[in-house]
Amino acid sequence: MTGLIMRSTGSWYEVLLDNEDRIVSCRIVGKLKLERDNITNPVAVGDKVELELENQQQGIINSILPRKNFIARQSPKSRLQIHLIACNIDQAMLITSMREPDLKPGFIDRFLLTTEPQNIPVLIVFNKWDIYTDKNKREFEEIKTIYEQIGYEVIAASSLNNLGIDQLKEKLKNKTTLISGQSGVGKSSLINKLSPGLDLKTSKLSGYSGKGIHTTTFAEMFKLDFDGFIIDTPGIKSLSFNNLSVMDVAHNFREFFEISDKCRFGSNCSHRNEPDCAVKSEIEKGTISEIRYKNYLNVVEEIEAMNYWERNKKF
Ligand SMILES: Nc1nc2c(ncn2[C@@H]2O[C@H](COP(=O)(O)OP(=O)(O)O)[C@@H](O)[C@H]2O)c(=O)[nH]1
Ligand SMILES: [Mg+2]
Ligand SMILES: [Zn+2]
Repeated sequence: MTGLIMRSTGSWYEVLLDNEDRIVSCRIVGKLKLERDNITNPVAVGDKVELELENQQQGIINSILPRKNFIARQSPKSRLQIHLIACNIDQAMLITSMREPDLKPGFIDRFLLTTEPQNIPVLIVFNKWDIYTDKNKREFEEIKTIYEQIGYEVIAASSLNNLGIDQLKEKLKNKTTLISGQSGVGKSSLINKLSPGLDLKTSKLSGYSGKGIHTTTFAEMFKLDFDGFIIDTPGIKSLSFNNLSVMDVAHNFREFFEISDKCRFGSNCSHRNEPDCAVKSEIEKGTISEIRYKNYLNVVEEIEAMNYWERNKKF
């Protein structure tokens, strides 16, 4: 018998049985737990599994079926391990806002580093349009231009006054979509507007700090009111990349990678101090975004500092 992991609470997993519209609670067999030691969780939301029922409500997961893709993050507990957020997704929807909370510089590009290695399409949504100033709206237009030029879709939305909702529904139809973003940007509110039957918990903004209180604490998959699934995830505080090398980063800034065959050092170019770098000359011409490049350098420097620290810690 097979099923789909919808959520996990500690060592129990809720599994939606294939061909049956019901959920059972399952545990995993011990041997599954240890297979890859750099991953903190053996089974993630979105995994398709084989299981055996013990009774009408409970079962045992025997194996995980091959994954189409996965989204992972650096484990909050150990810098050397990664944590699986979700598997087998068709697309990701990154929800952001220009305000409340402010858009963190570099945040979008860091998020794209979690999807790009797996070629997962990303839709970038700017929620809370109803509270944007004229300046916010101009900044939005600039961002939209940058990301649409490199093939990401950017949509303005407001869960408060229904802007963009029909358009987003179309995008989610018949797909499994990972929903991600900082805390308080309105992920749960937007999902509720798209699929009112779900009635997810939302949070009030706390005090004057503009910070949302956590309501979603682990990734959870839901069936939408129409055909399709979404995975609601906890708000992201920050994204680090102990699992990537400098060249991994270079190869996953898609517009850099696309022209790297024109760099003198080709796909070995880190687009920094190398001579005849095509990326740097496109930045001078204005065809590659300077903002993306700055964010790129930032991540690369962070990874190098982390590696330096790891090396020197041993002595
Ligand atoms: N002004 C405005 N506030 C919104 C909008 N969407 C959500 N909010 C508010 O933002 C806060 C956080 O929403 P929530 O859905 O819990 O965010 P999440 O942490 O991303 O899931 C709540 O107070 C919502 O009422 C919107 O489109 N406009
Ligand atoms: Mg939420
Ligand atoms: Zn280069």
